[in-house]
Amino acid sequence: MKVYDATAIRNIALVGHTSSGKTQLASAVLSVSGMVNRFGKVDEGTTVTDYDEEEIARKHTLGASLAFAEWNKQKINIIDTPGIGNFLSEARAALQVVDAAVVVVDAVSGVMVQTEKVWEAATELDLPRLVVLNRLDRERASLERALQSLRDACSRAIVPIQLPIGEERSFRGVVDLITRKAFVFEKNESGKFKEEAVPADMTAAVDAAREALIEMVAEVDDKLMDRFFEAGTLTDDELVAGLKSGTAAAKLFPLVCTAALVNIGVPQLLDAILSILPSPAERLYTGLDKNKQPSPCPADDKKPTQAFVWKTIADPFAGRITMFRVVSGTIKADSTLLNKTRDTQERLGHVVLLQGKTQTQVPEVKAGDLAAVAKLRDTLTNDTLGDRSDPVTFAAVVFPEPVLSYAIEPKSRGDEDKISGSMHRLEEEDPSIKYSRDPQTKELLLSGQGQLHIEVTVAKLKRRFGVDVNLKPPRIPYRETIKGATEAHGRHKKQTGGHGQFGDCKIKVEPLPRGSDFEFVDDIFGGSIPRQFIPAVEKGIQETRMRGYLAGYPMVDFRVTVFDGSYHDVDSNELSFKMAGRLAFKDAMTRARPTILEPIMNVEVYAPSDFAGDLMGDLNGRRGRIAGMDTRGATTIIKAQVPMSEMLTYEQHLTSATGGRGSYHMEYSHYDEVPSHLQTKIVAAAKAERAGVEVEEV
Ligand SMILES: Nc1nc2c(ncn2[C@@H]2O[C@H](COP(=O)(O)OP(=O)(O)O)[C@@H](O)[C@H]2O)c(=O)[nH]1
Ligand SMILES: [Mg+2]
Repeated sequence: MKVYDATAIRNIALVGHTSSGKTQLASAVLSVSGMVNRFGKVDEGTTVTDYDEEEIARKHTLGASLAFAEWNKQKINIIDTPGIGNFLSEARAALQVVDAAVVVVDAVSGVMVQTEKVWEAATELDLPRLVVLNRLDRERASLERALQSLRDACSRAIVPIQLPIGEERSFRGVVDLITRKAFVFEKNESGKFKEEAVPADMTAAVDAAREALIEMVAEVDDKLMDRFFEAGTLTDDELVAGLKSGTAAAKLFPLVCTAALVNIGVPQLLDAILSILPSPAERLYTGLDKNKQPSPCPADDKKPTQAFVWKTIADPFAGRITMFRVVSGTIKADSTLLNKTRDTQERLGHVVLLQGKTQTQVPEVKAGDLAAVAKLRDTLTNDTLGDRSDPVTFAAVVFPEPVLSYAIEPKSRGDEDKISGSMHRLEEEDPSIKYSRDPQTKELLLSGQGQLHIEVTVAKLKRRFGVDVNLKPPRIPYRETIKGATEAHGRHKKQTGGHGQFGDCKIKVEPLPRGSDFEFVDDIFGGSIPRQFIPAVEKGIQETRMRGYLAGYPMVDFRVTVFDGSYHDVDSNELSFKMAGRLAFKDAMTRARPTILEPIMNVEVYAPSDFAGDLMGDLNGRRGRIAGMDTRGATTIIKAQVPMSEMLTYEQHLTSATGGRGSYHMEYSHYDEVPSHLQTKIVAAAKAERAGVEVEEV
């Protein structure tokens, strides 16, 4: 296997809404470039990048995966990513290690929820972008409509560099606006094409689109603008150079046309990737210096080695597979590297390139390339591997906090121990899940980004680790708080032979703004409670508040001030003051007007406009507050805030209400008080659940 220099590499991530054809496009790329013999299909479960059994079964990408194509003696590394909201952190991680995003958009539906999300993520990283308008062979596909939605939602600077030849089922090729060449494809999915004259009925459209392209390129470069005004146009060389620099600066976003399933337009896409998108040698990767300030890291293979781990795969047989970008230097097989994040040495075995799940050994990988190693001991996602001589590290991929928890229980009793080991491995692979034990009910909890995310995790647990679990209904992470301020008193006194126990404290409780969690203030003057016992008072209160008052949910957003108390020279000890703290706290709750809080989600729904009325009515019925509405072409976007507990069944509802044409995105917004009639239900449910579960008393 060849080793590539940074100048001969392009790193791209295929990102976009689910079902825009990213995986099919990756498959077409690998077929056209001769990397595979057979043109794999998503619908047949034969693509390189959707190799996981779960992905094949669901026909959806669930994790980022890596492949590469050689084209014109250059290596194009491709990360295929999921476009489903629950799994979007995989796309975010991928964007962090590539030099450009290839944003794939369905020519029928145009921009969708996740198109905007990945666009925003790319903007945050200042990434160059190429837009691929795919599925142009489908009924109702339209460059014009899709482009309009892209310009409205993403950027005015998205500009076609090709026009499609033929529409819908007769889409058969593209006209390159720079060279004015027409490429017409065979109808057999071979990806073979002939160069032809631009169809006579397209010349006017081609001229106009080319003019628009030239103007757009001139607009983002002052020098070219001057040239444009002097000469009235740009030369082909100026146009290409301007397109390249404008794209690199993320001021301009070229758009190309494809139909991945029937293999049209893919060679031209690869040409565009090579001629327009920057190589790692041209785009400075950014690290963090020892003060965590941005520090540029040129892709120089002679410099000390630095690599960033962006993904880990938990393979029960091969062990951990660690995927990284070599930012500088060279990583050699069978060498030793420092894990700078954990300060441990790692011995590397084989270094491999990945073609989906297929590994190819290489003697070394150089700066700018993406590769993997197996069986590292301590290294996890977000770690920096490299040389101590340079203190650089890399910004961590930020994984979202879980928004939803399910209780799980093993189907067979003996599996209890196995669950925790396996879940640990899965957490390493997917930091957006969390495995824990409910302190109140002792149940095992699996938390993630949504129902699908949890289901997929449970499926992985079964398939990879042979652990079968039942999923219980999701649990809403309610919280409790207080609405009133009050003072309270707690006195713990016991006199049973020998040593007695004595603790006594007075506290004040008062509400704090949402999101402030808990504060404890020591306001004891004059030693009414000896210094050494104050932490015990706090501990008693802390433990009690975590157990909740109304329904067993942690209490937040309030302050407790201990301001007075008394003690006994002989009988006072820590335990007594802890008990006093608990008693005072419980006393306070009887007057502090405790209440229950629920998580509220920001929800964005996309659907064809005909459904807007019904969908808004439904959201109202879910106690939602509509925050705004937007139309983009034939699509309506509804923004609303809805309690999480009302959204648990939303996925199914939206699919059936819109015949699968709607989609939505939701993320945590804030906590708000639960209406009182619903509080009664929550309290009753908590009681029922806890009946029979022993509550541990100190
Ligand atoms: N007609 C048509 N279907 C396509 C095209 N590209 C992908 N598809 C189909 O669209 C569906 C989703 O494709 P997939 O690659 O899994 O989308 P992804 O979620 O973006 O990875 C699959 O059924 C594909 O066969 C295309 O260019 N034309
Ligand atoms: Mg996919």
